[in-house]
Order: sequence, then C-alpha cells, then structure tokens
Amino acid sequence: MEDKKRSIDPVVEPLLEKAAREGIKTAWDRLKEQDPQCGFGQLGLCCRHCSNGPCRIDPFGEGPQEGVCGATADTIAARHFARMAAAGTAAHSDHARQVCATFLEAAEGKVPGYGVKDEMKLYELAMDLGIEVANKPKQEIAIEVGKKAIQIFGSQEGEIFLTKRAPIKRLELWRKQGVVPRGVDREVVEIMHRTHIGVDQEYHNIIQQAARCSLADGWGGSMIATELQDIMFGTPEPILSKVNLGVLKEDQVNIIVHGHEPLLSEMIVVASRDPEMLALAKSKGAAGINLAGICCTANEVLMRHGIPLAGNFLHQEIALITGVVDALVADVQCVMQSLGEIAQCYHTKVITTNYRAKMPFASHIQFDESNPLESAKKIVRTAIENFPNRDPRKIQLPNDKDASCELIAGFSHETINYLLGGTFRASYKPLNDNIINGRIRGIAGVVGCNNIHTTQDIAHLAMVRELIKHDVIVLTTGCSAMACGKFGLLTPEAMQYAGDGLRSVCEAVGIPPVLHMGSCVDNTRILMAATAVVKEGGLGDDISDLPAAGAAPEWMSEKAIAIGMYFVASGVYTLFGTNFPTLGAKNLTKYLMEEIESAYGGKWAFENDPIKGAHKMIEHIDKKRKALGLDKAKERVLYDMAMRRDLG
Ligand code: SF4
Ligand code: MSK
Repeated sequence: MEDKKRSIDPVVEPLLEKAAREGIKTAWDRLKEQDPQCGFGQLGLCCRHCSNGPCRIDPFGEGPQEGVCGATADTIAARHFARMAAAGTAAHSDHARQVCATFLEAAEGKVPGYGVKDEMKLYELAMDLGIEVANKPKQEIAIEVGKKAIQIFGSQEGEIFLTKRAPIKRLELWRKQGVVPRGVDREVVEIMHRTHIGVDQEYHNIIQQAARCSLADGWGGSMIATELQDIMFGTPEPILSKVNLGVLKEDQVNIIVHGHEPLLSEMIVVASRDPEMLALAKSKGAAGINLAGICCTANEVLMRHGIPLAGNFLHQEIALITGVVDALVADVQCVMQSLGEIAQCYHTKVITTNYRAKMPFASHIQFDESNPLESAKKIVRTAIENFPNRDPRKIQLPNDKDASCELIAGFSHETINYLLGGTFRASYKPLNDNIINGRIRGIAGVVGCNNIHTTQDIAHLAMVRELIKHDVIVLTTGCSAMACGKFGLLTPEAMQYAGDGLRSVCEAVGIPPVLHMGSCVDNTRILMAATAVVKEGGLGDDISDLPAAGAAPEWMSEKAIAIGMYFVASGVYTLFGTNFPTLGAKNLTKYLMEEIESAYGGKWAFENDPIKGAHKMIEHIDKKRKALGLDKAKERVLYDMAMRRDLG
C-alpha cells in the first residue's frame, strides 16, 4: 500500500504525530495493519452467506467462476449490494422509528420538553398523510400524525404514503417497475430472505428489490425522520457557526455529541445552557460549557442551534487526542469502536446512550425518552465532573487561524424556497428561471462520508470546487458538508470560486454556492428540493429530466448505498468515488452503470478522480439541458445592480 497524505486538513497531521508519540493507534495505523485488504471482497466477489463457503470468484477468469452452490459473480455481488442497501435502510429507519415513537409520546403529552415547534409543517405533513386537519386542535392532529407515521414501518401492503410526494410521472414509473415500497420493515426483510442461499439468483431481480427497499428509506424512513424532527425541533433556517477542532476550548468543559440522532442531543443543548450546570462548571474551574459535534448528530444541532462542528467521520479519534474532550456522547452509527480504547489514554469519558449501541471501555447512560432533560443533565454533569481530571501535559489544541472556519448552515428546502422567492412569493421559480437562462448550469448533490482509502476531504473539496466553477450549484449533507465547511465553501465568500453565472445569482440572493442541507437522513431534503423544481415547471416533468446529478466521492457506509440507490431509482445520475462494491461482477456493474437508466432514468457511475467525476456529472447535466432545449449558447451579458436585483 503506497503511503499517501492522510488528510488535507492541516489540523490532522500534528495530532496524528502526537498520537504516534503517545503510542495511540488510529484508523490510518489500523489500515496499514490490514494491508493487503482482501481483493475479492473489494470487488464484491466473496460470499459467506452459508457455511458451504466462504466462496470466492477469480476476477481474472482463471480460478473458480461459481460458488459451491453455483452462484455466479453477478449473483454474489448483487446479493451483497442488496444487503448493503438493506442495512443502510434499516439504520436510517430504526432511527426514524425512534423519532416516530418519541413524537407520538410527546404529542400525547408524555415527554416533557418536546412539543410542536413548526406548526405549519405539522399541517402540511398531516395533509400529505391524508389526515383531516380542519377544526381539529393541534394536539389531536399531532397524535394522528404520530400514529400514521409509525405505520410506514410495519405496513405489509399498499404504498408508503410519502411516495405520493414524488412527481406523478415518477410514481407511475415506480408502479410500472413494481418498486413502490409497501412498508420499510417488509422491504428490508424481503432482501434478507431473497439473498439467503438458494433464493433469488437473478441479478436484475435482486437489484429491483434493492431499489424498492432503498425507496422505502428515501421516501419513507429517512423522510419521516426529517419531517418529524423538523416539526418537533424546528425547521432549520440559515445560521452562522464554525467547524473544525479549533472550536474546542481549553478553558471550558468540552462535550462532543456524535452519531446521528437529535433526540437526546437537542436536550444536551438545553442542559449545557442550564444555569445550574453552568454554576457547577464554574465551581470546577471551567469558564463555561462548550458543546460541539461530530458526524450527523452534529449536523442536526448545527442546523437548528448553530452548535459548532468539531469535524467529520475521520476526525472522531483526532478529537480525543487533543486531550480536552471531557465527554464524548455517542448515539448510533459511524462511531468507531476504537474511541473507548483511545479514551483510556486520556481523561475523556466516552458515554453511549442508546441500548442498541454499546462498546467496551465506555460508560452507558441510557437515554430515557420519557424524561430527556434528566438524561441530558446526567450526561452534562458527568462531563463537568470530569473536567478537573484533564492532564495538562497531554493537551494539544490546534489554535492557529486554520483550526476553525466560519460557515452558514440551515438550508432546508423550505428555506431555499423562501430565500429565492421572498416571504410573499416563496417559490422555486427564480431557481428554475436561472437554470433555464443558463446562469445556473445545473444542481449537484454532493454528500457522504470520509473513506480511509482517500486522503481525508480531498475528493469532496476538489469535486465541489470544480462543480461550482462550472456554474453548478451544490447541495451538500453529512460529512461532505463538513469537509466543505472546513475549507470555506459554506460562506458567501466562496462565490469567488464560482463561475460568473452562479456567482451572479449567489450575489443577488446572498447565498453561498454550496448549501448545507443537513445530516444523512436529510438527503430527503434534496429529493424534496428536486421535486419542488419539477413541480415549479419549465424543466421537464420528472426528476430524471432535471439537469442534476449526485455524488458521494468519499463514501464508506452501507447507508450510502441505500441513499445512492434511492437517488438512482428516483431518476438521478449518481457517482461514487473511492471504490464500488460490484466492480468484479461485469454484467451487474454494466447493468447498474448503464442499462438501469432505461428503467429508472437514473444510473450509477464510478470515478475515483474527483475532477473527472465532476466533469462526468457536468456532462450528464449538459445532456439533460440539451434534452430540455436549454443548450443554446447564451449571449454574455454584463449585469448592473438593477439586473442583479431582478435575478433574485
Ligand atoms: Fe458459497 Fe453459495 Fe454459500 Fe455463498 S451461498 S457461501 S456462494 S455456497
Ligand atoms: S455521518 S454515514 S460517515 S456521511 Fe452521517 Fe458521515 Fe457517512 Fe456517517
């Protein structure tokens, strides 16, 4: 394995050097220990679905071409791919299930501290769920919404309600393809059944179920999580904050929230501002309580409260190495097991909070949904009491000018609507008009993780810069959004990197060319934005007609496969970098990357070079512009102030 730069983020290397001095292993060290990683696995060519195996297929055609049961490369890789989609769907949806349960209990008045913050969104969702709202008190509507929402998991027949939000043509296409999801749990279970030995052995058929299951995620579990979280905690609006390890403070109690669920972290925000807690912190010698976040729990509390981001996936171990983290509070997903062990070298308390997600060397404080503030206070108190245990000799906090960067987050699809159209004429029309007149060439969603095989953040940064340079506006979520934030792309000043057309629109509206739309479940905000653009008119009548593309250049989690698959099945050209889990299965890969387009209007693509990846996306956007008749060269016009105002 060649030695490459571990991160382009300047705060990382000095802390990795500190870790080496202190004898601490990080993900980069463990990657070296894994070398060489299994080539069959990387290509999707190994199977251990039964104990006749494990079986592997020789990618060079010289060794075995079938498993013991006769499964071919395409079957093996398709089964593996489908199981990844099922696991991703399950992860998002189990999060959503918890949100639904808490929402319902809150509506019934059983959870102190939670209520309805966004009433308008409650009514809109109620109507989308077919609930009568006229002459009903808010609480009654909320209870009905909670009860109906929870049905999307266990329902066995029919169509998940929120699929009706898609453009009509898309819903009809799904019906024709037989992929409208019936219920989240049913689709996940069916994948697990169909990928068991000796069941579904036809790769097109397996991928059809992967699409159905992933749609249950995008237009079901993830979407309902975003909706109910917005109703309970508020729909995000643009908010200023900071990102990177420079947000940690040497003189304050530092608490990092990590994982994906905002249920508890919302209350940790409240508890960290509680006078009793602040007084306790003072009594321990701390100047205050500083909350920061990692991964998508961080994105949730950033979007709604401006809580700063400590960093993305590959920052989690590095944050502990600073020696100033008094508590790292983990809920679910993307939390490395190594954190518990690394914390042993410092005073840090790693606290797990969800019975589903425990780990060695961590203490567990179960989140009590019936009294969230009490759970949150217990955690904050634990962190405060740990503050005096810091070892000053082990502290190394990056504090130069690059150690944190300002950003603006909070671009829900409702906010974009409002920002573009204004209070009295909120609409996507200005965006559509600017796409039609060519100032904006198209829309790209760039999302997803850090992957240890790629220099941290390098692909996100290169791809996003290349896209905006070519007038493609970028919507971003998850760890990709954090990468963009660390390098200044989430501020209006980033317009300096944008092409003339995109820059003129950003200047007129006062938005950055890269819009932070939230966490991983919030990718559904991108689906909703795309649907709003279709419904606004002038750019075709389906998501697949739009000059739009998606990418996850540093993806690594199974959730990314579910997200990618629901984007493809929703009609989006979706490009992954770093690696792709079917590359050893030629027919399957050809199907996913070419032939599937005839069924869904979207397809997968793989490109390891982020600049080339950006150009493949732009090529696709241009193809769609041509199909819409928008490819005619526009005369270059110099805009005066009045014309710019008019753009908005
Ligand atoms: Fe081998 Fe087939 Fe069993 Fe997979 S299911 S391990 S290919 S025998
Ligand atoms: S946190 S899934 S590493 S984006 Fe949502 Fe980041 Fe990927 Fe986890």
